[in-house]
Amino acid sequence: MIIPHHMAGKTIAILGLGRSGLASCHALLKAGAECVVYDDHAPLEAVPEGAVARAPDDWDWGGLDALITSPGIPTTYPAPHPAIATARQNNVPIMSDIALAMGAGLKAKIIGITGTNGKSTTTSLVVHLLNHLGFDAVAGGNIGTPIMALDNLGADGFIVLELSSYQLDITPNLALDAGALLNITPDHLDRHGGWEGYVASKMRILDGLKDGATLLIGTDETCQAIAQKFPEKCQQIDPDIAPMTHLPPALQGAHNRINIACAIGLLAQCGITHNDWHDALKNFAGLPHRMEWLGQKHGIDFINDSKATNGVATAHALRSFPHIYWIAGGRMKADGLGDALHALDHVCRAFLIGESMDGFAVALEGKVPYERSGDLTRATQSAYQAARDADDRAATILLSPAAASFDQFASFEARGEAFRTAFHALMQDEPPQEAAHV
Ligand code: UMA
Repeated sequence: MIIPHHMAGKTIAILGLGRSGLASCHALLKAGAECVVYDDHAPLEAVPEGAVARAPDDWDWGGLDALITSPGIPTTYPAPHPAIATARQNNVPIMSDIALAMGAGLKAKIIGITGTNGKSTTTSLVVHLLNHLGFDAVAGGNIGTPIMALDNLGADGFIVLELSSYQLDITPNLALDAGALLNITPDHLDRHGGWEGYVASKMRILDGLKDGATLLIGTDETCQAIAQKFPEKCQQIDPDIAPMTHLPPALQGAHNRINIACAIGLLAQCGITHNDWHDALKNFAGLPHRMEWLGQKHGIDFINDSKATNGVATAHALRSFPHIYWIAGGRMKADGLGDALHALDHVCRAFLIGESMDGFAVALEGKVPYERSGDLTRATQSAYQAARDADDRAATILLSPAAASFDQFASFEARGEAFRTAFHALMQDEPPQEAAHV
């Protein structure tokens, strides 16, 4: 845990008791701060012992030293949370848990990664590469573990942060030894008042670089426009530094070449170079539910890409494997299959599930053969049977839904776990393979 000793004796309000709010509260209490906490939805029993649960209307605004807000709580758009508005009226500093950690005088080197897509993979890859080379490194921030819950590593260690636009907006004291902005495509526009606001939030990472540090930046049009505006602070990610062979499934595809190049580039920014990255990369298992290799049966690979809830993410997966038996569907997004419709060249057959089944069937008509499987278990069995019938030894059974999970599952994680269960049921007469396929 990171203990914010600089807050000892101060009175801090915490808005939102999710992962980041709770971790901040525990750390502040340990540091000897007084905490008054509030959540619009969390029950009172979630309040850590020693903290005072009280609605913002009853806070002693004049006596507050800071307000730590959860990243999911709006500060500006579509409208500021009432407690945020009151904090502004009372000149109470508003900050994120990451800003709290930055104030604690961290000794480890800090690497920050933002962008619309690929942040989690790149963040975990940077940690994987550092660990492979024998460095202490931990991942936190938007990737799931709140920064305050991380080990406070010493000067030889690395804290690698995935940074969302929400977090960048409320972390004015970010101090990165190396940073990356992978790409920018429209996302969370309601929270940023539109596209320009979203881009402005992502650009805050530039202000978060320590003196002399450079931002590794992606190759899309928006990133390039930023690089042209701030040439002295930006360096384009060079995809050519990424090895192209012997990559594990989790790092397949052109988009992952950028993620790999970015990770290697970030290490170089920290003075760490290496002659041959093949060994380090081939053992990268990736993150659950993101092009995750589950195993193989009769030479057929099973890939769980349940996290792909829109057409852009699914298009990346569809371009990454040669012969695909594709399981798709769920709660349809506004643009339907979107970009995935332009990435069907490797699809042998589609197996449709969920609410979007009919809509996706219409979109795929005449483009690829498909069948209405209904649910994930049936789709997995049918896809496997189709690949076996075709005696297709280069086949991949790919769950990459291009749709949200909420019609049939509680979350994309639950959907991915259901796919894992269906795969293991198929494996019952044959033990799963342990080692990652390379
Ligand atoms: N809440 C209120 N009032 C509101 C809104 C929310 O009281 O108006 C409360 C909720 O009841 C909840 C609490 O605020 O109890 C916090 O919820 P939260 O989801 O904002 O925060 P955390 O659980 O602390 O999770 C946050 C990040 N969540 C968001 O940014 C929405 C997590 O990123 C992050 O992993 C975690 O901190 C640890 O650092 C998740 C995310 O969805 C993965 N990020 C977005 C994305 O990737 O697209 C940006």
